[in-house]
Amino acid sequence: MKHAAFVLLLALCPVFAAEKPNIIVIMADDLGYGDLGCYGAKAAPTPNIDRLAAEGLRFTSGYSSAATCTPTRFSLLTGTYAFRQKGTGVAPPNGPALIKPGTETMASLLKKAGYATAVIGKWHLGLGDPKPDWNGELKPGPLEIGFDHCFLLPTTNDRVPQVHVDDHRVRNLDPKDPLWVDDKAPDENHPTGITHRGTLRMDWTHGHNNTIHNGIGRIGFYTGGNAARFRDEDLGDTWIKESNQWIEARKDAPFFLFFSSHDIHVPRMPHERFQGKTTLGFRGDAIVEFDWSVGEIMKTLERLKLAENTLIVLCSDNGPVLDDGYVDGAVEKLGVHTPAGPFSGGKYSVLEGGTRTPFITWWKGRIRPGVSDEVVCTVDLAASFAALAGVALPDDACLDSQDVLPALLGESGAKGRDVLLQQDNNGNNFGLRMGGWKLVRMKNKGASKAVVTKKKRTDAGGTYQLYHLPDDAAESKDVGAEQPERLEAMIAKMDEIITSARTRK
Ligand code: NG6
Ligand code: CA
Repeated sequence: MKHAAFVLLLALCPVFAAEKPNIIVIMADDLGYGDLGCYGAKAAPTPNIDRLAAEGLRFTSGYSSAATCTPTRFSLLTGTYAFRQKGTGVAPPNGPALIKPGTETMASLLKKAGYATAVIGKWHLGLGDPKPDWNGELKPGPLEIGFDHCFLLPTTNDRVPQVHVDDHRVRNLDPKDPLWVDDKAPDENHPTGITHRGTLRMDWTHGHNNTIHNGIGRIGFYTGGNAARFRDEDLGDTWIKESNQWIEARKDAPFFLFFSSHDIHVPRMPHERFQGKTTLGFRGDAIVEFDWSVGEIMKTLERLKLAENTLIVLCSDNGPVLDDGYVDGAVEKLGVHTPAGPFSGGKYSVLEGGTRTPFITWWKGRIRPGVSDEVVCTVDLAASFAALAGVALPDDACLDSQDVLPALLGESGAKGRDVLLQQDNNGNNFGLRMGGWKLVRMKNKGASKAVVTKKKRTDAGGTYQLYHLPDDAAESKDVGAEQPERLEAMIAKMDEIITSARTRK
């Protein structure tokens, strides 16, 4: 009888029973709220992601914690807001490992619960200390903070070098052709996007005019490592192959895979078979390539009969941008497509478009299909996964991660966040959402340009602005003057979050 009662209790509290499903985080790069079919897009077919959404839970208030890549990824893994650690803005090619060994991360927590852990794809959180040793052991890196395996694009593909890091080493590096990376040219004859502009396959609009690889100018300089270099067009295929192999080898134990796609970041250079698939140019074609990747992962899970034992979280690292430094048709071919959906701003911005992004959870047979308006954020995944796997969070870890697991699983009555903080790249500008209200703080005037509309609009009207999202999703009418008390209260709350060391109780 006692036993029966216990079993009943377990059945009623699935969240506390440490089910230990496999976990896959699929993170897109620069994918906006309005870029997918299931979020209303018409111009880029995304049947696989639409299916994921139809069979899972599609969030209308899912957020990345920051409006650029490095800080969102930092807080995804550490569960701590990036602005709390200086130097966590967009990382340069020779940047050091930003997450120090010994830091508890999503990966180290799941490893404690017996998970095999891997990150495959874009890293952009630095390698080495004080800088990467490209020809030697590349550590510290993911393996020193909880991952058993990594296969990485070290930074972003618009930054050098175009090589893969396999655990601690550059794959296929020929010691007779060492890899050299710097932020200055090796000599005055080194061909660059400026000196050899006419030879480029894709011209640049700003930056991206240093070393040329595969006919595309990059940020930063490098020489050597020729046997190790990849073709931009092959990134998606390579990462899917690596992921499938890794999943297949671990199908009998719980695993955690962080699949970190480079789509749809610049330089947008999808595989030839996706080029021309949309009317949006390479930006749209890269969305189709990303959708293909998601479909391949789902196929693998289904083939290995893991679909009912795997939680997928699909998200983006920041909102959309059209011209991010290359001439790839994104601006000219936009037509009526709205990358940020109904929101203003995009990548770099603390307006909703910068961080409110596609967010879908899927777990066949466990998550009831539907749409959720609960507020959830990438910073919350660490604490939520720890809860799912039954690992206790040490008090000094994951300082801002909130366990929103019941909301992620769509349990009835489950609540997401009451208070959500958004940061830009370096933590100069912040957003704060509380229910339907949104406070915007612009310390660095002009830093958050609404780059996804053809019309240029700067957000920087003043230091603080207050918006009511239910009737002003586009944050166009500042109601701060009409709501002085609310404005004061939200400024106080924002200050408290920024100046305190943590928000997790
Ligand atoms: C910016 C780059 C931009 C992109 C971004 C990082 C210039 C002018 N702009 O500095 O192209 O690389 O950094 O993007 O160089 S992120 O998604 O990885 O954060
Ligand atoms: Ca990004």
